[in-house]
Amino acid sequence: ALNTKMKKDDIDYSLYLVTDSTPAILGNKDICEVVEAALRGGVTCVQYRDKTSDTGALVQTARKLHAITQKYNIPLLINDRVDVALAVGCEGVHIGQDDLDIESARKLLGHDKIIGVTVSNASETAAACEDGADYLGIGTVFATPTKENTKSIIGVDGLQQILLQLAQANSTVKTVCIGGINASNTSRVVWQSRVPGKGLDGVAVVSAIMAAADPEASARELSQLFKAPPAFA
Ligand code: TZP
Ligand code: MG
Repeated sequence: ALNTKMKKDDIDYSLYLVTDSTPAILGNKDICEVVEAALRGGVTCVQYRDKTSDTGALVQTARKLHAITQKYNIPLLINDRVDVALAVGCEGVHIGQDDLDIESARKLLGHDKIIGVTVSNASETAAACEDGADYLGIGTVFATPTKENTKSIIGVDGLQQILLQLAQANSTVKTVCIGGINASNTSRVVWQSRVPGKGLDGVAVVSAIMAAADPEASARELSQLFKAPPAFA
């Protein structure tokens, strides 16, 4: 069940970790150990994304991750799978344009759970807001080996256009950007995407933390960069 201390509106999206279990990114490390290190370093939200495990393994790993995220009072979201989120009793889901539609997910999960949606253009953004998404994962900002078949690389300009659209609509939806974000480009992304009236709530990363030699240090660095991005000329 939703941790009563974890109210949906208070969730901090500033450093959003998306997991990856493939050897190319995780290597032979333990996913739970990497996630816990990342939480120590300041990750504020975790999405369990696993495109290869079967349902039984997904539920088992999600339960382990939830036990960890609960210690830190941080939400755990499940990529694609509303059924897994319900089985585990974690805080919500992240769904893409090809997954279960938002309205059906909302019926299954109820209003206390978090539903995040991937958007890459104006029409997807308008639809996700209309359908009641809690936050948007805006991307793909930069091409990334982590997700190779992305239809749309939108760049910082595309990210800024979506933030502008949300500002003009006076939207209160939360926003994170995703795709190729790392310690070298976070401050540029934050500064160059800036629009009056709609701030980016966070950055979402996979490899910058999951593939890092020291995930805790990487999380700490990214967290600081997002919260106080050095001026970018
Ligand atoms: N959605 C859009 S890009 C992406 C996802 C899940 C992968 C981002 O991975 P990385 O390693 O942070 O570039
Ligand atoms: Mg999906």
